[in-house]
Amino acid sequence: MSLFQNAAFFTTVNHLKDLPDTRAEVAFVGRSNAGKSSAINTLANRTRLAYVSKTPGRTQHINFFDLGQERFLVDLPGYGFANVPEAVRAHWVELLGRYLGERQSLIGLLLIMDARHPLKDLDLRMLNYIAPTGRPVHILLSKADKLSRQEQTQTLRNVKAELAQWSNVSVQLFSSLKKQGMDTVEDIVKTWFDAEDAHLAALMAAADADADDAAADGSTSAPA
Ligand SMILES: Nc1nc2c(ncn2[C@@H]2O[C@H](COP(=O)(O)OP(=O)(O)O)[C@@H](O)[C@H]2O)c(=O)[nH]1
Ligand SMILES: [Mg+2]
Repeated sequence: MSLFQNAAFFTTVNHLKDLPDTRAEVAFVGRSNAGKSSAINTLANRTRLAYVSKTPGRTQHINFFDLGQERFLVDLPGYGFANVPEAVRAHWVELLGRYLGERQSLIGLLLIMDARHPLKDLDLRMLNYIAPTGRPVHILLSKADKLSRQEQTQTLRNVKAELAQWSNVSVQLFSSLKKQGMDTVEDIVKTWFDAEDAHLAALMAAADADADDAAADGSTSAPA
């Protein structure tokens, strides 16, 4: 069954202290209007799961979607829209920055960029901020249907060349309208979640082994 098939709205958060406890989550980031909400809806095969707005910058909250198995998708506030009051802008800069910097259960990011305008200033700032943390970033060049086949190939090649400096950043073409590239996104996100499961299982096994050792020598285990 598809990873995203049973995605259900979980909660909306406007303050970091309200973030839910999750085991593992993958977040969507990108400029406002890049096609983030459309991508979530398309991947989940739903029409209005994430609100698709024609008004840039309407979604300034963090929205959580439950995938089951304690896995979540997170729709982060879009960046780069004009005409917002300074207080609102300051609030989401802080919210976004701290979420990305501090969120333990964040295992990977999907960065959505309009294929016609990739790697804008704010996208590069996002990459420069997140790539050095070692977290995987997968870029969707969205609205690919707006480009000819030839333009798609050329854009993908150019963006790949720009990203060659980062080993944890990958990129693909994507279109919500044409449902182009869905399988690739799903394969990659599933790899991230499965790797996290394996990582947690290994930690649990190590903790169990420690406990067994402690029981065997009759000592109480002291924290390392
Ligand atoms: N042609 C085309 N338009 C799209 C696609 N994805 C999104 N859009 C349009 O781009 C606009 C912004 O999309 P939205 O998903 O709300 O962007 P968000 O602000 O990043 O969440 C809307 O008018 C969408 O209909 C796509 O794959 N192809
Ligand atoms: Mg949106």
